[in-house]
Amino acid sequence: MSNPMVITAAMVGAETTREQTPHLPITAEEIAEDAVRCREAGAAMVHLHVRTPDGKPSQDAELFRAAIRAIRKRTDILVQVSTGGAVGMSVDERCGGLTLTGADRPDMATLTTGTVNFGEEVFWNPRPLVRDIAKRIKELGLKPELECFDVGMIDEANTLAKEGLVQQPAHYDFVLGVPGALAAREAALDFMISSLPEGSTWTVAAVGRHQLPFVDLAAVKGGNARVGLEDNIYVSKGVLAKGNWELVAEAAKRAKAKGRTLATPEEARKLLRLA
Ligand code: KMH
Ligand code: ZN
Repeated sequence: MSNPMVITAAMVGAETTREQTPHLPITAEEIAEDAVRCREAGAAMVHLHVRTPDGKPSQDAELFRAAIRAIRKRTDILVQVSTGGAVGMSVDERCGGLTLTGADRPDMATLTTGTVNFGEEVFWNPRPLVRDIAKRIKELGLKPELECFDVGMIDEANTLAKEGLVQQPAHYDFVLGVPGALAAREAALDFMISSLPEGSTWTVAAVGRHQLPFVDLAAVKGGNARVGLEDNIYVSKGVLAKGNWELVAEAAKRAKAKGRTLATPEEARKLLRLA
């Protein structure tokens, strides 16, 4: 049976700066332009954070609205909003993208199911906060992408399902290689895949130099891949990607070389069981 790969472009993030790469999109128009090129290169979805005009991380609803409108004016790529934001944000701040309804409603939203060290900082997700965000995602009629930075987060997602806050089969994103958290190792990926409930789907987002090699692993193991400037700014050693689209193009090339086709946004919607 054919199993097209869903490529997600994590385009902006909260940590990457213009000092690190001049190719980071910041304004709605820059994000939309890169999103169009990501779609052409083979991505079916964008994972979206937004920034203030001076480049600071934000989860402001109006900035999300502007970016989503600019993207949808030009492409059919699916939009997954971040509810992680940047470390230190309040829950209401993090959930700015979940206040958008009607034509501006996102297609999906992330949900991290546990606390994790995040470089020198802590990405704080205590259980009541996770449940608060899960409820907001559910109330908006969206499916979460369950961001798992460690294996215990899969178990917590199962608990959320038992509590009726997450519908199974669910979609998971294994974020590997964040300093202080689970490293990007094939054995770790295999264990995470083997820990999933029957019928689940998964994406792997490996950080830094691991990003593109993990696209190969995702391709052969039947999963999906996330690439983009949020997690990695280089297309090869020491060479900056000229935009998210260049990382998507490289991921698409690798997926095809392993015999995978690429999901269109419409196919991704079905594969990930989105409303
Ligand atoms: N920026 C990280 C602290 C998400 O988007 O849901 C959290 C993050 C996860 O990026
Ligand atoms: Zn993110």
